[in-house]
Amino acid sequence: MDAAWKHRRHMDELILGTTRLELRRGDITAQEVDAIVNAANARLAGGGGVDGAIHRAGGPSIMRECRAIGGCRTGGAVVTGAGRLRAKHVIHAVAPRYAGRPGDAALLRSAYAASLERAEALGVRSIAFPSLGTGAYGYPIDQAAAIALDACIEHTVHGTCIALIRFVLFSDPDLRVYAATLQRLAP
Ligand code: AR6
Repeated sequence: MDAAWKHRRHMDELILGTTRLELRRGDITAQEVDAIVNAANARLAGGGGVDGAIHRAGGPSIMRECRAIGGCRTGGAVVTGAGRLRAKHVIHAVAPRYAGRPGDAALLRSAYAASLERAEALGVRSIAFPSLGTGAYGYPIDQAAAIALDACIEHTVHGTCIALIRFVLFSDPDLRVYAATLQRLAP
Protein backbone atom coordinates (compact mmCIF):
# COMPACT_ATOMS: atom_id res chain seq x y z
CA MET A 1 0.00 0.00 0.00
CA ASP A 2 1.59 3.30 -0.95
CA ALA A 3 1.37 6.43 1.12
CA ALA A 4 -0.74 8.34 -1.42
CA TRP A 5 -3.34 5.59 -1.57
CA LYS A 6 -3.71 5.46 2.19
CA HIS A 7 -3.49 8.64 4.20
CA ARG A 8 -4.95 10.12 7.34
CA ARG A 9 -6.84 13.37 7.36
CA HIS A 10 -7.65 13.59 11.07
CA MET A 11 -7.49 11.44 14.19
CA ASP A 12 -10.80 10.00 13.19
CA GLU A 13 -10.51 9.72 9.43
CA LEU A 14 -8.51 7.67 6.95
CA ILE A 15 -8.60 7.94 3.18
CA LEU A 16 -8.21 4.60 1.38
CA GLY A 17 -8.09 5.32 -2.35
CA THR A 18 -11.68 6.37 -3.15
CA THR A 19 -13.05 5.27 0.23
CA ARG A 20 -13.25 7.40 3.38
CA LEU A 21 -13.13 5.49 6.64
CA GLU A 22 -14.38 7.61 9.54
CA LEU A 23 -14.99 7.22 13.25
CA ARG A 24 -17.91 8.99 14.88
CA ARG A 25 -19.64 8.92 18.23
CA GLY A 26 -23.39 8.39 17.92
CA ASP A 27 -26.37 6.13 17.51
CA ILE A 28 -26.33 3.64 14.65
CA THR A 29 -30.08 4.01 14.09
CA ALA A 30 -29.77 7.72 13.24
CA GLN A 31 -27.26 7.29 10.41
CA GLU A 32 -28.15 8.60 6.96
CA VAL A 33 -26.26 6.01 4.97
CA ASP A 34 -27.30 3.37 2.43
CA ALA A 35 -26.78 0.49 4.87
CA ILE A 36 -26.38 0.13 8.61
CA VAL A 37 -24.98 -3.02 10.18
CA ASN A 38 -26.77 -4.73 13.06
CA ALA A 39 -24.95 -6.61 15.84
CA ALA A 40 -27.28 -9.59 15.54
CA ASN A 41 -27.39 -13.11 16.97
CA ALA A 42 -27.36 -16.33 14.96
CA ARG A 43 -31.10 -16.85 15.37
CA LEU A 44 -31.81 -13.28 14.15
CA ALA A 45 -34.13 -13.24 17.15
CA GLY A 46 -33.53 -9.65 18.26
CA GLY A 47 -32.17 -8.65 21.65
CA GLY A 48 -30.63 -5.68 23.43
CA GLY A 49 -27.93 -3.20 22.45
CA VAL A 50 -27.70 -2.31 18.77
CA ASP A 51 -30.12 -5.08 17.82
CA GLY A 52 -32.85 -3.82 20.16
CA ALA A 53 -32.33 -0.23 19.05
CA ILE A 54 -32.54 -1.10 15.33
CA HIS A 55 -35.74 -3.14 15.68
CA ARG A 56 -37.33 -0.47 17.90
CA ALA A 57 -36.50 2.37 15.57
CA GLY A 58 -37.04 0.46 12.32
CA GLY A 59 -40.38 -1.12 13.20
CA PRO A 60 -41.74 -4.67 12.83
CA SER A 61 -41.01 -5.24 9.14
CA ILE A 62 -37.35 -5.92 9.91
CA MET A 63 -38.22 -8.74 12.33
CA ARG A 64 -40.69 -10.21 9.82
CA GLU A 65 -37.89 -10.39 7.27
CA CYS A 66 -35.49 -11.85 9.86
CA ARG A 67 -37.99 -14.62 10.68
CA ALA A 68 -38.36 -15.43 6.99
CA ILE A 69 -34.57 -15.71 6.62
CA GLY A 70 -34.42 -17.88 9.74
CA GLY A 71 -30.84 -17.37 10.93
CA CYS A 72 -27.25 -16.53 10.10
CA ARG A 73 -24.03 -18.33 10.92
CA THR A 74 -21.58 -16.74 13.34
CA GLY A 75 -19.15 -14.75 11.20
CA GLY A 76 -21.78 -14.26 8.49
CA ALA A 77 -24.19 -11.51 7.46
CA VAL A 78 -27.67 -11.35 5.92
CA VAL A 79 -29.69 -8.45 4.51
CA THR A 80 -33.15 -7.06 5.19
CA GLY A 81 -34.89 -3.80 4.41
CA ALA A 82 -34.63 -0.99 6.93
CA GLY A 83 -38.29 -0.31 7.75
CA ARG A 84 -38.68 3.22 9.10
CA LEU A 85 -34.94 3.87 9.39
CA ARG A 86 -33.18 6.38 7.17
CA ALA A 87 -30.93 3.69 5.73
CA LYS A 88 -32.11 1.56 2.80
CA HIS A 89 -30.78 -1.75 4.08
CA VAL A 90 -29.92 -3.42 7.36
CA ILE A 91 -27.05 -5.89 7.17
CA HIS A 92 -27.34 -8.25 10.14
CA ALA A 93 -23.87 -9.50 11.11
CA VAL A 94 -23.16 -12.09 13.79
CA ALA A 95 -20.02 -11.68 15.90
CA PRO A 96 -18.76 -14.54 18.08
CA ARG A 97 -19.54 -14.66 21.79
CA TYR A 98 -16.05 -13.93 23.08
CA ALA A 99 -14.49 -16.80 24.98
CA GLY A 100 -10.79 -16.26 24.32
CA ARG A 101 -10.75 -19.13 21.81
CA PRO A 102 -8.23 -19.04 18.95
CA GLY A 103 -11.05 -18.93 16.38
CA ASP A 104 -12.76 -15.83 17.80
CA ALA A 105 -10.66 -13.30 15.88
CA ALA A 106 -11.28 -15.01 12.53
CA LEU A 107 -15.02 -15.10 13.19
CA LEU A 108 -15.13 -11.41 14.11
CA ARG A 109 -13.10 -10.49 11.02
CA SER A 110 -15.43 -12.65 8.94
CA ALA A 111 -18.50 -10.80 10.26
CA TYR A 112 -17.01 -7.53 8.92
CA ALA A 113 -15.86 -9.07 5.64
CA ALA A 114 -19.25 -10.73 5.04
CA SER A 115 -21.04 -7.42 5.75
CA LEU A 116 -18.85 -5.59 3.25
CA GLU A 117 -19.41 -8.32 0.63
CA ARG A 118 -23.17 -8.00 1.13
CA ALA A 119 -22.84 -4.24 0.79
CA GLU A 120 -20.92 -4.60 -2.49
CA ALA A 121 -23.60 -6.92 -3.86
CA LEU A 122 -26.26 -4.31 -2.98
CA GLY A 123 -24.28 -1.51 -4.64
CA VAL A 124 -24.10 0.35 -1.35
CA ARG A 125 -22.09 3.61 -1.44
CA SER A 126 -22.13 4.28 2.31
CA ILE A 127 -22.22 1.91 5.26
CA ALA A 128 -22.20 2.39 9.04
CA PHE A 129 -20.92 -0.23 11.48
CA PRO A 130 -21.33 -0.41 15.23
CA SER A 131 -18.53 -2.04 17.21
CA LEU A 132 -19.61 -5.65 16.59
CA GLY A 133 -19.17 -8.09 19.45
CA THR A 134 -18.01 -5.62 22.11
CA GLY A 135 -21.27 -5.34 24.08
CA ALA A 136 -23.27 -8.37 25.18
CA TYR A 137 -20.84 -10.70 23.38
CA GLY A 138 -17.91 -9.46 25.46
CA TYR A 139 -15.13 -9.03 22.87
CA PRO A 140 -12.37 -6.86 24.39
CA ILE A 141 -12.72 -3.58 22.53
CA ASP A 142 -9.03 -2.92 21.92
CA GLN A 143 -8.67 -6.28 20.16
CA ALA A 144 -12.01 -5.93 18.38
CA ALA A 145 -11.16 -2.44 17.09
CA ALA A 146 -7.94 -3.68 15.48
CA ILE A 147 -9.78 -6.53 13.76
CA ALA A 148 -12.66 -4.29 12.65
CA LEU A 149 -10.49 -1.53 11.18
CA ASP A 150 -8.03 -3.93 9.57
CA ALA A 151 -10.87 -5.89 7.93
CA CYS A 152 -12.22 -2.68 6.42
CA ILE A 153 -8.82 -1.48 5.24
CA GLU A 154 -8.16 -4.86 3.64
CA HIS A 155 -11.55 -4.84 1.94
CA THR A 156 -10.75 -1.59 0.13
CA VAL A 157 -7.37 -2.72 -1.20
CA HIS A 158 -8.73 -4.33 -4.36
CA GLY A 159 -11.25 -1.60 -5.16
CA THR A 160 -14.77 -1.09 -3.90
CA CYS A 161 -17.95 0.79 -4.78
CA ILE A 162 -18.24 1.87 -1.14
CA ALA A 163 -17.25 5.53 -0.78
CA LEU A 164 -17.86 5.81 2.96
CA ILE A 165 -17.29 3.34 5.80
CA ARG A 166 -18.34 4.90 9.11
CA PHE A 167 -17.83 3.39 12.55
CA VAL A 168 -20.47 4.66 14.96
CA LEU A 169 -19.19 4.32 18.51
CA PHE A 170 -21.64 4.59 21.36
CA SER A 171 -19.35 6.25 23.94
CA ASP A 172 -16.35 8.58 24.05
CA PRO A 173 -14.11 5.87 25.59
CA ASP A 174 -15.02 3.49 22.74
CA LEU A 175 -14.33 6.24 20.19
CA ARG A 176 -10.93 6.88 21.79
CA VAL A 177 -10.02 3.20 21.56
CA TYR A 178 -10.93 3.12 17.86
CA ALA A 179 -9.04 6.38 17.19
CA ALA A 180 -5.91 5.09 18.94
CA THR A 181 -6.16 1.83 17.00
CA LEU A 182 -6.53 3.67 13.69
CA GLN A 183 -3.47 5.71 14.60
CA ARG A 184 -1.52 2.49 15.20
CA LEU A 185 -2.68 0.81 11.98
CA ALA A 186 -2.13 3.87 9.79
CA PRO A 187 0.30 6.22 11.55
N1 AR6 B 1 -25.60 2.70 18.33
C1 AR6 B 1 -24.29 2.40 18.26
N2 AR6 B 1 -23.69 1.54 19.12
C2 AR6 B 1 -24.44 1.00 20.08
C3 AR6 B 1 -25.83 1.25 20.22
C4 AR6 B 1 -26.41 2.16 19.28
N3 AR6 B 1 -27.71 2.48 19.29
N4 AR6 B 1 -26.29 0.52 21.26
C5 AR6 B 1 -25.25 -0.15 21.77
N5 AR6 B 1 -24.13 0.13 21.06
P1 AR6 B 1 -24.13 -5.13 21.37
P2 AR6 B 1 -22.75 -7.60 20.50
C6 AR6 B 1 -22.75 -0.40 21.24
O1 AR6 B 1 -24.42 -5.72 22.70
O2 AR6 B 1 -21.73 -7.46 21.55
C7 AR6 B 1 -27.84 -8.37 21.30
O3 AR6 B 1 -28.70 -8.76 22.31
C8 AR6 B 1 -22.44 -1.09 22.54
O4 AR6 B 1 -22.07 -0.12 23.52
O5 AR6 B 1 -25.23 -4.40 20.68
O6 AR6 B 1 -22.33 -7.98 19.12
C9 AR6 B 1 -27.97 -9.22 20.05
O7 AR6 B 1 -29.30 -9.70 19.89
C10 AR6 B 1 -21.27 -1.98 22.15
O8 AR6 B 1 -20.07 -1.23 22.15
O9 AR6 B 1 -23.66 -6.27 20.30
C11 AR6 B 1 -27.02 -10.35 20.30
O10 AR6 B 1 -27.62 -11.39 21.04
C12 AR6 B 1 -21.55 -2.33 20.68
O11 AR6 B 1 -22.57 -1.42 20.26
C13 AR6 B 1 -25.92 -9.70 21.09
O12 AR6 B 1 -26.51 -8.58 21.74
C14 AR6 B 1 -22.06 -3.75 20.46
O13 AR6 B 1 -22.88 -4.16 21.54
C15 AR6 B 1 -24.80 -9.20 20.23
O14 AR6 B 1 -23.79 -8.68 21.06
